[in-house]
Amino acid sequence: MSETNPGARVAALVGPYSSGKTTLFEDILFAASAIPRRGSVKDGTSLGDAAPEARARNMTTEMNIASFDYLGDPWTVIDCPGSVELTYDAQCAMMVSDVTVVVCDPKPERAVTLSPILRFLDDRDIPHVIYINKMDHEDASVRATFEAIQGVSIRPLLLREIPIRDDEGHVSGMVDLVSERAWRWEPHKRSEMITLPTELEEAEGEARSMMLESLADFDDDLMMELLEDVVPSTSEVYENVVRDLSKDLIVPVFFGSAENENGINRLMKALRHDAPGPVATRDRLGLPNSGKVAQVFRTAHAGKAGKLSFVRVWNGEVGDGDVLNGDRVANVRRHLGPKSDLAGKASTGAIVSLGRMADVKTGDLLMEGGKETADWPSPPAPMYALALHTEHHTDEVRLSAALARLTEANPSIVAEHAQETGELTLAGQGAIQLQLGLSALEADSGLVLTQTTPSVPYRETITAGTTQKARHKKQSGGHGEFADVEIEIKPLPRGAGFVFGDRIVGGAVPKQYIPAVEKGVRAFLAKGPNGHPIVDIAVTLTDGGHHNVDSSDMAFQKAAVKAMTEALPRCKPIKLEPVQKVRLSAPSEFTPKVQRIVTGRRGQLMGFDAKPGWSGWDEIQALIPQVEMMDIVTELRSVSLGVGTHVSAFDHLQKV
Ligand SMILES: Nc1nc2c(ncn2[C@@H]2O[C@H](COP(=O)(O)OP(=O)(O)OP(=O)(O)O)[C@@H](O)[C@H]2O)c(=O)[nH]1
Ligand SMILES: [Mg+2]
Repeated sequence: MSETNPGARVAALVGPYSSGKTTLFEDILFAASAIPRRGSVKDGTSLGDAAPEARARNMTTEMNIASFDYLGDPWTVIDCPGSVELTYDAQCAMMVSDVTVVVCDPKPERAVTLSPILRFLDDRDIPHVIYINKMDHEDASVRATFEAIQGVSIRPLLLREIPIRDDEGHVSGMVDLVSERAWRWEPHKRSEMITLPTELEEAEGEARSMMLESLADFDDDLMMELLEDVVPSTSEVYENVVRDLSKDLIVPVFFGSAENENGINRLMKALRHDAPGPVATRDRLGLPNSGKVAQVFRTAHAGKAGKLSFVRVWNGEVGDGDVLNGDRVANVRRHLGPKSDLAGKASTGAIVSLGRMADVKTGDLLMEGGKETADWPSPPAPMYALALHTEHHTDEVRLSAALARLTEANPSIVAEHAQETGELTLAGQGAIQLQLGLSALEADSGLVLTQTTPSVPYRETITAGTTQKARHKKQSGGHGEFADVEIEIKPLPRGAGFVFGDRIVGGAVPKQYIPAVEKGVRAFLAKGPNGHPIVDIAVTLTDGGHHNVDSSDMAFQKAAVKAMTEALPRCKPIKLEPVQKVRLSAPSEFTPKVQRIVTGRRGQLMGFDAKPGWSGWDEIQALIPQVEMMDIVTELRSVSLGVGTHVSAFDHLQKV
């Protein structure tokens, strides 16, 4: 543990889908001797992604968390899912990290896929570095990728190393620009230090000057030295990097090949040297610094083991028997991927899970004295939904308990009983997330669930008015039933709803029965000729008749229903569909394609603007029928390298 950084440190691995995070995670664990053998994601032998769903889908479906020692320092690395549908997991991990490693492909055209992550990190001043992976690819270019990423990063990037290429142009090593040392790579071998190739000297000098100039932007002394042509000492350069990284002023850039285990120790040593520790991070986050303080960043439900709350300890020592936020701490566990050990206690900086903390949820700050709140990102708004159905009605109780656990573990999934359609809906970020949710629900509840596209809450209305008389009369045994009504029906403008009135004079319909007429009309309007509620309609009771003995509320309700039933066909009913007001966001280069999606879905473009605070992004406003919104996110992602998003809300009803 370094003296300037007491306490275990945490690095989150984030980045676009399939950029090699879990492979890098495996490499790091192997380099730290935390695992005896290096497994691979491809063969299904990696420590990470051990969950059956992850193996089956060949992707990370939940955070992989491993605590270990690297060169004598305690570390926890959190490998996050890259899927855009599981971003919230990555956000929660970044929140508790001292440093985040953004892993990406060496493809300039894909740099834009980093912008949501970089935006999140920059908005919150979270120290981060970039690791350009897959440098074993033929056409991998550090320079072009670096420049493209700079285009989407608010913070200036700092190229920390440059590649050495062999005769065929493949990257075969690197030069560290601070120490000016060169290393030769070989797949799955320790890098060998070599002398700086003479033909690289010039390029190295230029790259180093660029790095120093970037650092000098934040340090006047260094700036003076550069202006006076004084070569700054290596230690001074290191100090600058450490300081600027911890303040998120600069973003150091490394590269390597996780597949070949190249550039792994370089990255880890840089993190070890440069990354801030838990005390600095706690202060950056403005969290309390006395007593026991921990924070939940992940909640899981692990079958028999019950609820697990993964926490980072921000202050003091947290151990079995402590009472935090009213819950007694038990089963403090330290994790290495799917394995875990009882640890009993955990000190500042550590990441552990706590068992069965009934009343705490992701984002909560845990303290002895009760509850304090901390800033925590809200889950992204749902963009995709499905309706869930159980085999039997009686299964719903069991399902609702499982749903509560699912949404507790996945705050970006929302389960709702849609009032209008009566359906149980599951809404989230996309089809993959919800399929994962569905599998978890089935495993948890033991129920077989079926899914459908959620129903659209259509409406009906009328386009013509009329008047109608109706009599309800029945003579049975004792009391008869009698009610006579005359109603006037008129269409109302969109959004007006239902208006009921009466123009009864002389007690033709006694006052006490008028509400029964309204009740009958309302009952009828709940389900129009096409099965949907009728809206934007005025019904006025204009006349009627009654019988002293046989009239009743029920009789007037029935008469009202009869009048409505007979009148409605003459009112020329039509079907109405809900239209959503939608804001779609995507990098500007994709704006024309996004606009085509809107028009292709019967949408009306209302205009577009630069997305506030997102350089290079547009926000497109549109009105789109709700039925067309069901799977729009899939198409939106397919034209925007996966990063397009939308938010929508009901706007109005329109004729189908
Ligand atoms: N050529 C090459 N392939 C790599 C490298 N690193 C990872 N891969 C491959 O890329 C694929 C995805 O690797 P993962 O490590 O699962 O990527 P990930 O970023 O964890 O993916 P998600 O968690 O699903 O976002 C696998 O087939 C890896 O073998 C690399 O350095 N070079
Ligand atoms: Mg992964």
